[in-house]
Amino acid sequence: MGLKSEYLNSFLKATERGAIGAYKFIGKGDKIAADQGAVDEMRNVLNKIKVNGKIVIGEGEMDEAPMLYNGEKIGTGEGQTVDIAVDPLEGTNFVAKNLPNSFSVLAVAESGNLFSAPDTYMEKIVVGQDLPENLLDLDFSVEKNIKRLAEASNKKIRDITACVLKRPRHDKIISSLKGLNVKIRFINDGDILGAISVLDKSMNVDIYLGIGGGPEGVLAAAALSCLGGQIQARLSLNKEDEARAKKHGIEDLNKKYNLNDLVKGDVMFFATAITNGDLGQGVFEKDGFLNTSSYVLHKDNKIQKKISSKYKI
Ligand code: VTB
Repeated sequence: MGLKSEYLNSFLKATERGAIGAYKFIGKGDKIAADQGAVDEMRNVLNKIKVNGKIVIGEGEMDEAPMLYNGEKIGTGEGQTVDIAVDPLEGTNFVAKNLPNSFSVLAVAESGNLFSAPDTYMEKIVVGQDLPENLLDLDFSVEKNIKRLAEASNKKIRDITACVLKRPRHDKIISSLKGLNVKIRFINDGDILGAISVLDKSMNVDIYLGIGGGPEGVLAAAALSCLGGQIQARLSLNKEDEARAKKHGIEDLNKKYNLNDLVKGDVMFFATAITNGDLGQGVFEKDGFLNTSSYVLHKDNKIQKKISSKYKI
């Protein structure tokens, strides 16, 4: 049936207000306050939407996150029954330190269609549009994946760009990439943007790989599902995480998830920039208004647009 198109405007307001909630904390060195600012504003909007919503990816489990926790009911209870994944502030460090690429993000799908990833690490490999299905695999070596990608995209290996989160846990991947003479684009945080950078030709990224957040993987998958990219993911768990994953009802802890396991059916994706960055201009104040810039996708209606809004202060 698909998501009602009127939800595009209502949910967009949730990330716009989320971004505004974090805006006042830019450069203040307090990432917890910034996150709370985004959560409060986003939740306020979500609860006014005529929808019967459930948070499936939120700020954490009910006992650790009082607001926008996993399982929390959202909306007025009328309208369509939907699942919602949120990250009111992706890139808390970026906001605290006034660095680029923080944003407020949300995805909506019909009930049961978003994978409720536990709050653990997730291993990911992501590529963009127009490539053969199942081209890459987490069980292939980095060398094999890069060679297959170069061949399928008709590029020389030295012209492939790989985006990687800069972490010691990626040392092995990085030395393989260096050995292949691939171009590396390091990011310090912000695994969602890293993953979706493969979708935008102007960002010149051919592949995103490495271990980031599980919830972030599902949010990135929502955008990939709208624009035709591919992801393969697998939870990366320590002993404590294994219990957490089992509590989430996950039986096969080593399962490799493809795009359709993470996101099914129609989906909407919203991201509103907080600080300036690849998604657009961050929140700024002018003539008594707060201005926002957002990236909006709706799969079934083939909508892909940048939307600017103004809110009277
Ligand atoms: C990951 C990544 C996020 O924080 O969760 C990362 O998915 C934290 O990773 O996008 P570490 O535990 O290695 O620091 C982000 O980069 C930002 O929230």
